[in-house]
Amino acid sequence: MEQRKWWQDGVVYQIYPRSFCDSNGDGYGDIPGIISKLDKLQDLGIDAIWLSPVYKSPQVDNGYDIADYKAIDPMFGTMEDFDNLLAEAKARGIRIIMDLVINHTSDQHEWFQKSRRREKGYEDYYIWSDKPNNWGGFFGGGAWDFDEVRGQYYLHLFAKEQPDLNWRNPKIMEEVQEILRFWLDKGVAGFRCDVINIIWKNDLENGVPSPILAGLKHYHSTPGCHAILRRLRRDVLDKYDAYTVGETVFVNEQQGRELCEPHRKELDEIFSFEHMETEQIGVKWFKHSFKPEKFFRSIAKWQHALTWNANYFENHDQPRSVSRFGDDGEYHNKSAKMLATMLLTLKGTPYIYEGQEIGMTNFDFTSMDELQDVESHNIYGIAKKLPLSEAYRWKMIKTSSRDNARQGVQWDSSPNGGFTSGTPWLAVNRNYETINYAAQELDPDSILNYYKAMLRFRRENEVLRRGGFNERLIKGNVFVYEREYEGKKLTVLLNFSAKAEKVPFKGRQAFGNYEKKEFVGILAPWEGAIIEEG
Ligand code: ISL
Repeated sequence: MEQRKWWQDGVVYQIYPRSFCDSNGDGYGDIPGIISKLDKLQDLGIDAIWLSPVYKSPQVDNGYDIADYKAIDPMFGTMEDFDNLLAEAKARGIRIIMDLVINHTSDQHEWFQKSRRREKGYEDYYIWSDKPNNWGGFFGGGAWDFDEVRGQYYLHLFAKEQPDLNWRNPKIMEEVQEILRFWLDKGVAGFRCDVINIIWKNDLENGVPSPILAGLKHYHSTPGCHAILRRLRRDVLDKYDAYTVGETVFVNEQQGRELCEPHRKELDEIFSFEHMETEQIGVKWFKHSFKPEKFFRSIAKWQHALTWNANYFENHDQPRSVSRFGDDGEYHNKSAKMLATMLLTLKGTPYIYEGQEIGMTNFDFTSMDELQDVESHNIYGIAKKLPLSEAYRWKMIKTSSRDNARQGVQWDSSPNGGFTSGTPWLAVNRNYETINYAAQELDPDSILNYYKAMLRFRRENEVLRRGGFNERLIKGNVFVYEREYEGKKLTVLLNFSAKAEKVPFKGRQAFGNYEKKEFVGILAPWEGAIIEEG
């Protein structure tokens, strides 16, 4: 039997460094800031940190535009700080997972600078063409821009400052392998692979015209991408027993399986998106209506689809889960705990996003001037050209903007939530006086203490870590499922509403966000309960 891997029992915590903790008062979170909070993360009970990009970058897309893969951006600190982080984390039993962005680089990367000048050896590092095709970009608008220096167009599926690498050039494979080895030699545990299922372009033909992402079929989950993943794993990753989780956009179950089923020897896990898009009708920005039942069905389907799931309700690209799936008003505490109960009892590796463990909410900005996200500004610009009311445009941004999850972590009730002593790069949410880490540490009934207890319960419970998944009831706002391991069973009951719900299940309560010994068949508002039936 294959040996069990750490990530099959572990829990990962995502840090978005610029928003986590600022140690030097410049308004941006940094690596020494992360180090200063490691004791808290250890106490929370996590096993690994996924670090969003800390590499040298002009920060057009907050670090997802990399100018040097082997250097730390001065905004975050130095390589020495990084090495310290690795050592300090290790001393606390915490692994570090790096973000690997290899679909594109920054236009400031020396490869691009050389390529645009047609320097020998670098001519084909990017995707150049005399004639752009009709593909659309992920941040809205077209996917090609003209470069004056080279006199040709280049492909960029994201911002125009993020040119796509040309994986047909074998040099790119060599360069990336060297980058992987550089970080693995330092001792990182693996990589979260950014938009990994779109890195290989089958061809550059026009796509079927579409208002969003025309051309997707020409580069989505291609055989070329599978071949790259297998190579990276065989040549490098397996030699270090490294872990990979792929951010795989728009995958269906079959595509998901092909990317991460163990025998494929490609990725270990994937982040699928379907459950995060269940409230979208057409384009997500145009309507926000959350139907729990659709969400539950999607989760259940994916629990069955894959041998091992990477479970998440939040990240740096998504609105806050308590505002989106829960209730960030009257039932803030209960609904955040209910969501924690779900996240930590599904089959797979749970991912907690910074601030989720204290129930941080969506932003409270009142105008576009307060937002920074390049995607939000692009989309707002496009929406301005459409016949929509201003109120509608704003609602669209408010419900979808990635800045919802990018406000500074609320550490205490001091100015700016203790995130920075200076001026934060993005305003901290005004609710920091009521929602913050320090207050929740002291309150036995807090969301934070619930996370801690729940993580302990999970760690001590083989059924939750190893068991199979089976849905028992999906109806309206209620989701009931069972986990089973070697004959032992736990049933998880969740109520996604403020209305009490009757359910045909009873038993001894093992854990839950309402204190009780017996569960008698009624779910209270936003209740999450784990029971042994009988
Ligand atoms: O966030 C999105 C919608 O709000 C997605 O379209 C997102 O752009 C997509 O999931 C890819 O995300 C990743 O790559 C981007 C980067 O901006 C994101 O932060 C990253 O998670 C480009 O590198």
